[in-house]
Amino acid sequence: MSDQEPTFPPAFRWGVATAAYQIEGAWDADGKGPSNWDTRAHRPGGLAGGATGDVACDHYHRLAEDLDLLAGLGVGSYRFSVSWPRVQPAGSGHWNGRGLAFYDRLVDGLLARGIEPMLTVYHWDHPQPIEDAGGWAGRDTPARFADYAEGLVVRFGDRVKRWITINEPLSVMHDGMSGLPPESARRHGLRMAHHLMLGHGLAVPRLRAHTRGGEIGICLNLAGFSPAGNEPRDVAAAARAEVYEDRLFLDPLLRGAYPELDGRPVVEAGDGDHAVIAAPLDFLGVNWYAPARVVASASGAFRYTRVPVPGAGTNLLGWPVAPEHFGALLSWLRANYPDAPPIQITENGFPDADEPDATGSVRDPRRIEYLRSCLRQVHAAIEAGSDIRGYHVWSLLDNLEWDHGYRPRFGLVHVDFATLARTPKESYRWYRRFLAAQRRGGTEVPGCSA
Ligand code: IFM
Repeated sequence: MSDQEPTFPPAFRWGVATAAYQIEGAWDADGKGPSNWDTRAHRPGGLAGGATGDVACDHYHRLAEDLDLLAGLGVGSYRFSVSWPRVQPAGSGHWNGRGLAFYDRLVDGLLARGIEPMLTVYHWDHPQPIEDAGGWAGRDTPARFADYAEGLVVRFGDRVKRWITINEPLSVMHDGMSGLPPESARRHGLRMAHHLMLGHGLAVPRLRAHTRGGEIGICLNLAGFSPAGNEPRDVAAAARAEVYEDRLFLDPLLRGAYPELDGRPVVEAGDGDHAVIAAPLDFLGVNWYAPARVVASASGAFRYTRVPVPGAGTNLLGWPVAPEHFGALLSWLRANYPDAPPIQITENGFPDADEPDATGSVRDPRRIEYLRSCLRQVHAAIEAGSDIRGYHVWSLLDNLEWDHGYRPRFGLVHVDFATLARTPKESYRWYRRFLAAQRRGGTEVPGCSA
């Protein structure tokens, strides 16, 4: 392994990312209403290990400490999300001033430290009344979402210049499909996908109207699919997987139509929907963790199954550790979407079971090695012609990994969930030195020891 780190363009933005439900806690404080995830976590057998987001990292009450961790890291950008039920508990109408005031403190605290806020309007937690009306399968949700986005931009648009409408519509759609038989999974999942796209498209002009010089984008979790071999059925399965995952949102956003299979678009859109969805974007957010290799299968909504990637180990969540495939995904994007807006890498990270050693240090060399390898791929893609303008590590803090609970730790900062004490990991010190080197023009030798 070379210790020489690549030098990125001087204007490249470096950051870290989080999401409200995963870190904030304070689930019913100061007028916040319940969310779909509160309900899900509170029901018997909800999240792994009985986890809830009731306290999480208690970021809501420890904002100053977390802002100082960001400043100490030396990032120029912080991607966070707003909890919709905290600011608009019923999902329409009344705005909760105390909830909005929290995000004022967050945004002002970032700006005071010279860190640019990047605001995600929706990272999966919506008010329970929205869920009761069908969630993203509900017909009114896109319009409710666009109203909510406008409320945020009216409040924060004077200070927040970078806006992300929706994080990972694919994850939202899969979540809605889980446990359903294939036929109904296809029907419900694809309806949710379309409503997510409509919500996004309706929100874009509303955001634009209130941010002068603002940048508006969306985050997609992309994998990069390949067949396990040359068998025609597996090759066809990989093409199907690409359509139902990577292209399902890229195509309507960037090509103005849903992808087709067997001569038919995979989603039936109403008159005028495509024009709404394809509203011009200023950036495309890409979240990348692992590639996908698939075989044909009789089960599953879309008749393919993921199989191991040869030569790659797996991480705590069972995902292939294959950072070299990141470059393949970026070059696929370059080749297939030449008119795409500039890319921001909005998430990239590594789950592990990090714990402090006897001296209290948290050593996470595998995370450092993974991030370094991914960054080399991003750099090579830029050299090859990709227009990539920023990179955000997922995540600042260990946090609630949704259905998986608190066991998978993604943070650069360890959180002791009993005491809520924060301990910067070795990866935090590595990233800080990496960023300092980038500011000096790159030629530092950060290595793995802090
Ligand atoms: O924790 C999630 C995040 O909320 C969305 N992107 C993937 C991350 C890791 O699974």
